[in-house]
Amino acid sequence: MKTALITGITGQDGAYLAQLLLEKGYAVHGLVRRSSGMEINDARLRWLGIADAVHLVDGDVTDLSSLLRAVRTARPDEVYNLAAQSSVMTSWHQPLLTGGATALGCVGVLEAVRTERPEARICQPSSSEMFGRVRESPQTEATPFFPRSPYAAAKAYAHWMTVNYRESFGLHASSGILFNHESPLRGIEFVTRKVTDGIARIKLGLATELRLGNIDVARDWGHARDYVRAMWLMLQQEVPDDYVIATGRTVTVREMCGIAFGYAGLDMERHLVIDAALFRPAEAATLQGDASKARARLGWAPEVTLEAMIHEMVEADLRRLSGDAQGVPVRERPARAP
Ligand code: NDP
Ligand code: GDR
Repeated sequence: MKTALITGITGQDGAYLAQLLLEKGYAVHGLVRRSSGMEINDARLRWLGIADAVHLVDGDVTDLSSLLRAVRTARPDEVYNLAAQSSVMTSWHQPLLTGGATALGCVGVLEAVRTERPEARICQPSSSEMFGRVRESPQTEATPFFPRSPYAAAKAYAHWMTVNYRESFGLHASSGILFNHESPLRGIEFVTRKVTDGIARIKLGLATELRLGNIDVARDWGHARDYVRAMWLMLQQEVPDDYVIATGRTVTVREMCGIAFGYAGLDMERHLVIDAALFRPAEAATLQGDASKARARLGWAPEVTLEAMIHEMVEADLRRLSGDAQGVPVRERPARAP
């Protein structure tokens, strides 16, 4: 039986990855950080029915001692460093925290593995946001980075440190340059989930409008389940490497909204409000990934279409807001809607 350690196990990807690894027979350990609430934020794990099947170890990626202890306790064959301050908008408001968790947290994980378990394989989730002001389209592993937010700059640092530890210390460390991926378990502050939650509210008579920022930006959206499968495949290769993981299909936020409104049978023009306060200081205008390398080397291809994913998300939000116990378990509203 193989053992995996997942930082960020309580997030969207952490939950789906834990489920995938449990299905494959892994023992799964997850790092969880303390909050003042008594309960661990394991709602996503509970929703997937796996909360009791994973071993949780307390720690924080900004605290090296806790990472060393987690690696010593779990003795993992594979480490997936999914923990991060992952919101681009929040990163302008909390740049130091973002640098601490998203950039230096990665180095902590690399150091813990290097000193305690150098034979373990590591997956670092890098981000398409690193391409920022894109230098070419579509983006490949060879496309230069131009990060345009504190989050993207932090991810670029973590990306190069992962490469650096692979080259300097021979660690089996791979990085997935992941384009946006979503699901019913997506945090409500991200645009797809904000849209599907907002549409479900309008449909049920709980709201009349949906406020968004810049809807002319375009993203390459896939389903989180497909992306965690790619992370696992990366660590099954003899040689560590970096891979772009993307669908290759790019649509604007406006078009994505059209799919969701259309599915719910609502008139988008009646309900959608553009709010200048939600525009970002800087944007990656259009991102489109070329995952040819992952297709060729990993045999990976996305299985879920954008339409199927958005429909699944609208359905899940309708169920949740209708009081169905099986509805998606994330909090009602972010404190401030990015
Ligand atoms: P989420 O925001 O859903 O999850 C982030 C996780 O990190 C949560 O479990 C959170 O814990 C944990 N975390 C945050 N800070 C710390 C800390 N200091 N110490 C320990 N744990 C911490 O992100 P996703 O699941 O969407 O993404 C997973 C990873 O992939 C992230 O690194 C993200 O940046 C990256 N990525 C994601 C993409 C996407 O489209 N989803 C695309 C490209 C990269 P808690 O529950 O306590 O908040
Ligand atoms: P992103 O995801 O910043 O790409 O980061 P998000 O869903 O937040 O934004 C996507 C695009 O939608 C535009 N947008 C809005 N976004 C939000 N959140 N709220 C709005 O009201 C709104 N209106 C328009 C944004 O401007 C942006 O262009 C996600 C995270 O998961 C990162 O961790 C990850 O690295 C990248 O995806 C790839």
